[in-house]
Amino acid sequence: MSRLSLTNLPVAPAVDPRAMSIGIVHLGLGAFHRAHQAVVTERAAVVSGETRWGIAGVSQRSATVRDQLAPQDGLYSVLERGLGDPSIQVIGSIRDVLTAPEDPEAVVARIADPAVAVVTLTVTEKGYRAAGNGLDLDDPEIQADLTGRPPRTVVGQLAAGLARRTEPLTILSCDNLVANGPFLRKLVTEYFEALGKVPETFEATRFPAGMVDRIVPATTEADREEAARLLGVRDEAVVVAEPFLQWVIENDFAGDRPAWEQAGAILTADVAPWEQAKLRMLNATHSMLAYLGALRGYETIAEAVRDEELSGLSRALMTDDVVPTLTPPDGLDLAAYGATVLERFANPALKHRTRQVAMDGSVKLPVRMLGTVRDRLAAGAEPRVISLAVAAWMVYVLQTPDLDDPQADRLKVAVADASEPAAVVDALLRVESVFTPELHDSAVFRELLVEHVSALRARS
Ligand code: CS2
Repeated sequence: MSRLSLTNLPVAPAVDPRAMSIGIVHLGLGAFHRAHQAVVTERAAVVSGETRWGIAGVSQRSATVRDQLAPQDGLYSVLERGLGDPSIQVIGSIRDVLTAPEDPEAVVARIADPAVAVVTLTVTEKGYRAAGNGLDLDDPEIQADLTGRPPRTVVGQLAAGLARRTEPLTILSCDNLVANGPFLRKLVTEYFEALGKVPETFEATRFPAGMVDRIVPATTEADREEAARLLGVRDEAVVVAEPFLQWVIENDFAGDRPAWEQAGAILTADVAPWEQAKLRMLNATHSMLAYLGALRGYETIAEAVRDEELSGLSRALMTDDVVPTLTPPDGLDLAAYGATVLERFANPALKHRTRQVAMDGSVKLPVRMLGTVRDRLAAGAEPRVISLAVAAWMVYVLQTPDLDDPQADRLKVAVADASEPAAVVDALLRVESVFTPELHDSAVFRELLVEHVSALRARS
């Protein structure tokens, strides 16, 4: 079967890709970006008629994405799986694909290009190379970038690009982090400080915060076959997504930007309440279902949430522990939001694997769970269900031989000599990059964790 490309187009994208010039650089060209920002950006181009916001996508690791997209002229499709029949749409907003490890200089040149006004990022929690609230200056890759080699880290790429720019730039993080924009500004500032020089244009650089939401499981061969059946051509770069899509962006830009609000994004002065609701309700529950589900032998999140005990715990997590810590954004009913989250998780067509959501727990837990624990403890409450979620991660760390986590070695060493529940809890509570001193020192939290780890170990 022939391959999707500009000359082999069964379903034309909504804009003519040939007419689009590059105005955005995106770092982290994974499935999530292709199913989220690239889709909204294309829709904005259609509605506004603006053709200057094509995307140069940068793959941070392997050349796989480039090998999938380049022969297809950057085209790919989004296979939407909801409750009815799947639907498919070809997206044409990605106009160039770079592979950072092969050509780091080209990435810097793109960021420095005056035609580029916005850099967006989806590099996952670990891509920021942070330790606590700041840049990890002990990270060997950060150290190597600081010596002046063509940069390989995301912060190094941004700094090198900014140092060369003459026009102001907006850098928009689309990762699941607390206050992602200000956090990234801090990391880049610390990088410049370590270099000993801050470029003059840095002051004008904006780092708006953003909240992104769409469930995008890893693509499988079955998805590629289904896409080929629907399209009549082969698409090696197809991504799968649920119908739901949300993007809330802080309206703080240094210059021009795409008319994303005309394509369904919410531009607002304050993203924090949206972001907090999403991270603490959706992502925390997702992770709890992933750990408890994996421990019960469920392959997918949909199977886990169909287990009545686990769906009851998910509801209890949101109602008892999370909602009391939130101030909802205007117009968001938290009870209805929680119910929608569980309906989305139950989508049987998505096949989102528990193992995929379970990965990188050491960098996800602090963002999505531990703020809730801290707030509940500070309010004098006993955070029972969120502690179960943390305990499930602990047991998962203990019982998973090939743990997929940037700190896997450290976590495995920590629990190597621990088998009793209290010893496991104490060993992991001592990992400072995950637990702050106040959590490490909380007797209430420790006791809840020991109780839950004991119960989970007894089941397995
Ligand atoms: C998930 C998220 O893998 C994970 O950790 O919780 O990727 C989740 O699917 C998205 O944030 C949904 O917007």
